[in-house]
Amino acid sequence: MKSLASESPAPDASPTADTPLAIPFAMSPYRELGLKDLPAKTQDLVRKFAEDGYVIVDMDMDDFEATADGIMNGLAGRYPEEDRRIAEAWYDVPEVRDLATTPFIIETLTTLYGRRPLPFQTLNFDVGTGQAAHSDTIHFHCSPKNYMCGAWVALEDIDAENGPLFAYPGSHKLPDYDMTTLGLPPQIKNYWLYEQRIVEIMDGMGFKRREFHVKKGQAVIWAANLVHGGTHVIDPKRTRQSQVTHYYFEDGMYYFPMGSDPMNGKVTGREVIDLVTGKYVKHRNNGVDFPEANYDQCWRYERPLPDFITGTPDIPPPKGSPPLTPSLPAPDLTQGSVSQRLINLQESMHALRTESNQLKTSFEEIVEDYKSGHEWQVKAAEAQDKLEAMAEDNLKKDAYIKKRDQEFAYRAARRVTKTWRAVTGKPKDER
Ligand SMILES: O=C(O)CCC(=O)C(=O)O
Repeated sequence: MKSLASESPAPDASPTADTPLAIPFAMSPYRELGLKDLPAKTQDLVRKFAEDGYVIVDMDMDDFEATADGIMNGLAGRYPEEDRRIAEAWYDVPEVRDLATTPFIIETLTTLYGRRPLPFQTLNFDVGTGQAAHSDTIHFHCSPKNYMCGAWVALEDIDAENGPLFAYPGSHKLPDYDMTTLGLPPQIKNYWLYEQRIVEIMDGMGFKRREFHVKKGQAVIWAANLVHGGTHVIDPKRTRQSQVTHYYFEDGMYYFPMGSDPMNGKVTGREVIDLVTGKYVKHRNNGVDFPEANYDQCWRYERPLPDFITGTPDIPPPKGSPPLTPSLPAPDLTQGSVSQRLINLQESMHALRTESNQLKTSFEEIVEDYKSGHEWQVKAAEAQDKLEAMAEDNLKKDAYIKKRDQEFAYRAARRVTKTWRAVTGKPKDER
C-alpha cells in the first residue's frame, strides 16, 4: 500500500479548534453536552446505545407491511440450500433497498453517530442462521474506527424457537479484537479460530448472552464492535424472515480486515455504494480524498450493477483484484470450522429428534396394540368363563333331567308292581 502519510492534507482540511472529534456521537466524551437540548426520548435512546451497544426500535414506516411482503415474495424460492442468506438483494428487489434506506433508520443513525449514514450492504434470511458470535469489525472496518453499524429488521415475529439474534450487551466497549490481537494471521482460513476465541473472551470476561425475541416490525441496531450472532433454530419447521443492512458513515476509509495486514503494508479497500443516493462513496482520510488506487487491492461489487447506481467509480478495478465474495465468509469445512460443526450438530440433532419421534410413535402403537390385545384377552377369558359356566349348568341340567326321568321311571314301575300285587296277590319283580 502507498503510504497513507504521503497524502498531504489539502489546505482547506487543516484542523481548527472547532474540528470535531472523529468518535461516534453516542460514544463521544462530549455526548452529555450535545444531549442536553434534545428530547428525553432521544437522550434515553442515545445513552442506551452507548451503554449496551444496541437498541431495539419500532420501525416507523407507513408501508412497512407492503415492504416486508415485497421482500419475502421477491426472494421466495431463491435461498440457496447450503447457506440460506442472500447478499445484496437490492440489485433486483426494490423493497430491500426501501427498507435499507427508510428515513426513520437513517435519522436514528444520524442521531446516534452524528454523521450521515451510508447503507452499503444487505443480507436477507428466510430462516435462522445459527451464525457464531462475532463483531462486525472483523468483516467491515473503517477509519476513523467504529463508524459502522448494523440494523436488523424482523419481517415476522421471532422467539426462542426460530433462531433469534443474540448479543453480549456492553461488549462493544472492549478493544477491537482483530485477527492480529487474537494471535492469528488475518486469513479467512483462520476464521474458525477467531469464532472460538471470541466466545472464550466473552465467557472469560463474564459477559452474558442476551437473545432478542422481537416482533415483526422491530429493528435491532447494533454498534460495529458489539459481539453478536444468530442462535440455533430449535423448530426447523419455522421460518425467520429478516433483513440486516450494514451502514458505514461518510468521511471515512472503508476496508476489508480479513484481507488486510496493515503492518505488512497491505490493506484491501472496499468499494462502497450509498444505497440512498445510488452513488459511489469517496474514501476520505482525515478530511482528504483518498483514491481507491492507494489501496493495493480493492473489493468490488459484482458487475453489472443495477441502473439506479450512477456516476463512475473512483478508478477502474486494479489488476489482480481478489475475487472476494460479497457475503460473510462461508464456513471452512476442511478446517472443521466452529460454525460448520454447529451446523452439523444441529442437523444430527434434527435427525435424532426425527428418529426419536418415529420411535415414540412406534412405541405408542405397540402399547396401543398391547392394550387392545389385552382387552381382547380379558374379554375372551370372560367369554370362556361364561361358556364353562353355561356348560356346567347344562351338565347339571342334564344330570338333573336324567335323574328326574329315572325317578319317574322308578316310581311308575313301583306303581305297576304295587298294582299287580294288589290284583294278583303275587309278588312281581320289583325292578
Ligand atoms: O441474522 C443473524 O442470525 C446474524 C446476522 C449477523 O450476525 C450479521 O449480520 O452480522
